[in-house]
Amino acid sequence: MHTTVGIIGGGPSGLLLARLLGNAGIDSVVLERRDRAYVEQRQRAGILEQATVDALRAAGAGARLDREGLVHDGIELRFDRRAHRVDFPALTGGRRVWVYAQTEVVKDLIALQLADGGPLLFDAEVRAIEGADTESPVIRYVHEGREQTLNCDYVVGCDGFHGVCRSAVPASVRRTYERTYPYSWLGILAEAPPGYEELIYAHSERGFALASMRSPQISRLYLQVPNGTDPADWPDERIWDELDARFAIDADPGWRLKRGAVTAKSVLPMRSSVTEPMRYGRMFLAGDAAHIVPPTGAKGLNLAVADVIVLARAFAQLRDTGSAALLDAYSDTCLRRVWRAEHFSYFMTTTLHTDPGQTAFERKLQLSQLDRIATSPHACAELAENYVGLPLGVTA
Ligand code: RFL
Ligand code: PHB
Repeated sequence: MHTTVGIIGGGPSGLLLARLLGNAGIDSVVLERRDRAYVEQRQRAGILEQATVDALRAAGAGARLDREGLVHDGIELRFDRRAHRVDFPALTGGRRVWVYAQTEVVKDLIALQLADGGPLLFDAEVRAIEGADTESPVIRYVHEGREQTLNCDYVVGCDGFHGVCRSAVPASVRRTYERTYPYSWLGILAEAPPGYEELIYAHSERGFALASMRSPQISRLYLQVPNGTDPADWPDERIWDELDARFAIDADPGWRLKRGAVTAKSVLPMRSSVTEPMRYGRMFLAGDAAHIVPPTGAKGLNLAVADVIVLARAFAQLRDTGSAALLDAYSDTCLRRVWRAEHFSYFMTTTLHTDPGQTAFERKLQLSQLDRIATSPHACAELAENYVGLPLGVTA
């Protein structure tokens, strides 16, 4: 089999890239290691930036998002037992975010691709990429128990943080910058209508908590927990009690979350990581394959989408004009935006979580920073601009 662009990974970045290329008349093949049901049910991101929504619409994947997505005009910060609302449109010239789960984005993109797109193979595990630095790279994969090869003009590694593409870049060429955090998130999905209209990010002495949602009926909630926490140590009642304690504010002492059946519970480690450059010869890295962020800034999925928008434009330029200028600029273009999101995610994480080794001095600095955000429109606008996402044109 031969294709112009061999895409490894059928997560949001691989699926959207295939759509964008297909719409530009460029053929591709997507190879996904897992089965369709697994990919469609993997619980992950919930927040889409304006530019992400625009890209999904342009790719033809906006219909259900426009019907079912929830538009959010702000978030609430809680700290020091008080609440401060961050008003996105007022602070960012009208920008906002959407609550629409990654599971739904992936379902929409898969349905489109299977209906009228190029090949999308599930249960197709890539084992090796050969000749990435030659004119004709080859992808070796196993599909339905048989070893296969896919000959490509280009390869794009959209295979996430645990994929094979990043390590196919020779160690002498690649540099990884990393940070781990001394805490994790315990996340639950609950059949409980969120009693709050906007996401709540809470700094508390007991640790960070986040109240998000998946729909008007389903809440998505997170608690900071120590690394290595076993979810079995957190029976449902303990989770609800702890969430209520961390969200408590003096102005509304009776405030409580609405409780409901907990349908999923898992512990997620937190890490920041960037691998440079995002290209080796004819192989490009996109999304989590190249960089990950802790989820506190809601940036991971949006960064993955920004990468593939830049890459699809570059392939279209090459095909239309023969110029590889955008393709050659791909890594630098993306990394500028990536580092901004890395900084924002690190800032949100370290400002809102309680480090187990934290001194009283550091805690006072966190509270001072949060107070600054609550009292200065400039400080608050800096948070809002980064949260809703910088316009693609500015850094990509
Ligand atoms: P993915 O989604 O990991 O997809 C990679 C795909 O590649 C496949 N694969 C292979 N296929 C073939 N051969 C191989 N050898 C392969 N190895 C791997 C995998 O099976 C998989 O299907 O990467 P992609 O497409 O780059 O997308 C990135 C996003 O998934 C990720 O950044 C976000 O989920 C991060 N994230 C959030 N991002 C946001 O923008 N907003 C949020 O609110 C947000 N919340 C979150 C998050 C991530 C979380 N977790 C679990 C890490 C909340 C959580 C809890
Ligand atoms: C989510 O809804 O899963 C979510 C929302 C905001 C974040 C992280 C996760 O910062």
